[in-house]
Amino acid sequence: MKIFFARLCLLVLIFAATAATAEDGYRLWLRYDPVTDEKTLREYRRSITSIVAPGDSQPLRAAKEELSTGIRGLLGKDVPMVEKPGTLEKGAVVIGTPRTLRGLGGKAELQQAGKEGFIIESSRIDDTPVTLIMANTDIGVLYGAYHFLRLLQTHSDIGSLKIVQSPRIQHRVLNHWDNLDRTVERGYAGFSLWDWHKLPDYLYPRYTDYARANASIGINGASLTNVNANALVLSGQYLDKFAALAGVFRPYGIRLYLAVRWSSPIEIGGLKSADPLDPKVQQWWKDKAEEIYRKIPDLGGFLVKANSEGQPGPGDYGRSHAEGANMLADALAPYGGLVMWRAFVYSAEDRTDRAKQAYNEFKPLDGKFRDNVLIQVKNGAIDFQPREPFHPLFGAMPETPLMMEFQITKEYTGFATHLVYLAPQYKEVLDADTYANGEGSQVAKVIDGSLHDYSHTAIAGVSNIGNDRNWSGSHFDQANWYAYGRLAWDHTLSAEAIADEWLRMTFTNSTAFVEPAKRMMLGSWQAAVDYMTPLGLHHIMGTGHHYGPAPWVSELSRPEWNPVYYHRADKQGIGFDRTRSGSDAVSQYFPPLNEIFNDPERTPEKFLLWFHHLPWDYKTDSGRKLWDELVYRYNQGVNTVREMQKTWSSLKDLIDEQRYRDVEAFLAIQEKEAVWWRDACLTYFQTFSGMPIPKQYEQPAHTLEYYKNLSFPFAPGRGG
Ligand code: GCW
Repeated sequence: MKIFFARLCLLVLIFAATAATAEDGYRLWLRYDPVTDEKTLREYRRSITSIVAPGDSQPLRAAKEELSTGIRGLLGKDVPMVEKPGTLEKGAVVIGTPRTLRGLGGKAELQQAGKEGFIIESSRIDDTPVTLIMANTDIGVLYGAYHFLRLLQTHSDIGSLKIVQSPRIQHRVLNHWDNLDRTVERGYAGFSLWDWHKLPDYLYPRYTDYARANASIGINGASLTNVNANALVLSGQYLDKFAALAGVFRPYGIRLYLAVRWSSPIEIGGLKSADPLDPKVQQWWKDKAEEIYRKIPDLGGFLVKANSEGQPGPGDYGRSHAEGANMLADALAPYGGLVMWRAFVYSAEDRTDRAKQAYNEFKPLDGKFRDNVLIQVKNGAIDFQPREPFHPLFGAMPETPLMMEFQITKEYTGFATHLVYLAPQYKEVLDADTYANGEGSQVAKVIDGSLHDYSHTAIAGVSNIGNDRNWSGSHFDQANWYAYGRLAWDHTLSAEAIADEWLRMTFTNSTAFVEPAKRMMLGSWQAAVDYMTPLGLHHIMGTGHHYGPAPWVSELSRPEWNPVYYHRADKQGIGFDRTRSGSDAVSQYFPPLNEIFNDPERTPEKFLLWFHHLPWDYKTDSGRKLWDELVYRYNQGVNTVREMQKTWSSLKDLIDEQRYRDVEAFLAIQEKEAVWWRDACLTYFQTFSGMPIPKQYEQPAHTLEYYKNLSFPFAPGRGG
């Protein structure tokens, strides 16, 4: 009996120990494990001896808690928290605003920090060396605290800091596509985080961790439910639930937005119409806004998908998007609320090239929107494809604030199991020159308002977060959430710098790990483009779920739902002719891009088949014929994944077993699916090209029929 008991104790102990060190990804990039480098640790212990943090607002309390948890973890010791500034000790980390730090002097640099920015300075107060984290607002202090922790987590030198930062975009929002039944449209990380049934009474601690993670990267807004919206969102019952969550997020500077359904006045208001020009409808929205702001006084505003993919909208009453958006804007204006109105529209009846429709619909409305309306434009005129040229609306609406909508969840880039780091994709688009005001008119300058002097600026990212223990469905997908937030804060950061800091914070500071892992991340997006949709191909994924290749699909009711609509392969060649003699989408771009894209010889090869239908023997930059280039690219994609696998196995001993194994297993899935993509697409396109896959390449293992017959009725991400 005794022996049994002793054994049991031992087992319990072992279990507890493993659980304590579980590397299941829950901690994201906020791990705060002890600094492993001796010299850095000694230095940090010398430079950080106490935290001096007067003031007691919610954000300041959050900053204090985060700093003391972080410093305790990183330095392996507690440092005293001083709430009242008295005599300062050497090594104090002093945090606050000019108001809370009265007597410690203001700083001229604060002017550059604005409402949300901060300064971090190695400074002297009364001759005592301290680190000063100061901001104009309490939220700014919180952001400064997170940045300081990031410096420690990445083992940066903190001896002579002089940092001034402020976000370049005002509203940095996450869009969740979560349904009220907790399924997530295009979600690959389990079910929704938001447990509506238990709200507003039970608040999971995880809600706070979500807010911490967002605040640590500067995200300051979130809409929590699907843009394919449910009218119940605006019911009194659900507003109470939203209000409870808003209360959790508020200390972290995160404001809620509500994804509203256009026809709510009918569905929950008992009205007969949702016509924006109907006074009863207008009154309904005004009353609703009053009710909402009573419950959530700092609501950011509404997010709206209208007259898009079957959603109701003002068009149902013959009204324009401007008339619709303005009606909502008027209801929100008294409370300072914004309307984020999506431009993702294309019509079932309109035979115009789908890529042209949003521009055609919205461009004429430039200047017709109220001041508190922003138009939310997707990354890509089609739909978040692995690679798209930037949306031609950017630059084309100088009188209307345009915001960018990136997709963080990987609907079209391999779901959760493919390692695809999206920062290079975001950067390619942000850095693209629209030429709207001549050279140097980058998309980023449109979004941050500097090109057209917008009064509101915003950016949205479609979240990849669910209730999986690791939040994002895979360890590396956390990097996409992280990168989105960092770029929303500062779009001039490089994809490489972001990967570097993320890897250090999430895994280890060992360069032997960081360098190869970073290279793997940086090449991963191009690999996915290559094994899925090289040379400008797009939208050839499986029907509905978008899982895997299905370029052969041609029988769906709406033409633009069929992959054949996009690749247009025939005996002559492949690609979508969007030149002046084709759909003329090129003319939506400013000169010289309209000319460049009109000419296959000048079109960047990455967009070749986006803009041109070219013969199979068209000579590409490499000298290879188009067909051979396609074969080459598909194989390149597969090869890169295999390289990634090799790199990853070489890193085995440098990180924990658990995450190593998880990533290894997912890479194996990615390799298998990259091969599937390559072979299915080439086998299919070959029926048109009639050309062989050169012998030096692996030959497809199956017939076209085999690939066509694969079916995945329960592939994730379809939503409710
Ligand atoms: O990318 C497509 C998705 C839909 C999504 C839509 C949109 C929320 O396949 O699931 O619906 O775009 O962005 O509105």
